[in-house]
Amino acid sequence: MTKLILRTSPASPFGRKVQIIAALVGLTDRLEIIAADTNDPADVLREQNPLGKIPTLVLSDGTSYYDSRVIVEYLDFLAGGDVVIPADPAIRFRTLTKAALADGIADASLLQIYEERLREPAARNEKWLANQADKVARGLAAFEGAPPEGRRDVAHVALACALGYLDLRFHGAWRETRPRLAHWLAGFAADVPAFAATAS
Ligand SMILES: N[C@@H](CCC(=O)N[C@@H](CS)C(=O)NCC(=O)O)C(=O)O
Repeated sequence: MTKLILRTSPASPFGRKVQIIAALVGLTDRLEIIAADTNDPADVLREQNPLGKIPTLVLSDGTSYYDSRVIVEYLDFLAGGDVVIPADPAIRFRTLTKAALADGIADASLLQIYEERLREPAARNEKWLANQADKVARGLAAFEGAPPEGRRDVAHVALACALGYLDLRFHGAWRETRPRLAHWLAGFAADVPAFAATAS
């Protein structure tokens, strides 16, 4: 079996999502992780993905697949389909929407970190930062009211990775007001060893 190269970095919630999905669909052995530096213009990543973003999956013929949603869909397809993305349309699109909400929490969290890291303090836009924080808060509130249930799918994995990123970069402050989600994440971590295995 040919290897699939995954360009990612340890702290990426989206790269983590792809690695956990690979474990759930039984494809971990086919993934070769090659670290990417999104800040390095010389990294070949920018040839593999013009956006210069991770995760990017590179096939043996040089074809690249991105972003993480496409990679997850590809891994599910390689595994025969209907493994982490339900085939039944009645469930499929609700699941994909929940996964998009979880990814959105990670996106809005990441953007706050970029704003703080990359902008000079005087140039930071507090209103914009608050807007991103509100997206995270509303997303968490939605999941606190209805955490994903049933078979582990892409929505479960995306949410676990978003919460993991909040733990990593925001000191797990969400846990104080979201006890149901904290309990949900503990259950996910107990059931899915790849979650702990991909922690940074
Ligand atoms: N929607 C994308 C988001 C990927 C993303 O934002 N990746 C970040 C790292 S976690 C990145 O590559 N940042 C570098 C950049 O934006 O230049 C996905 O799901 O893969």
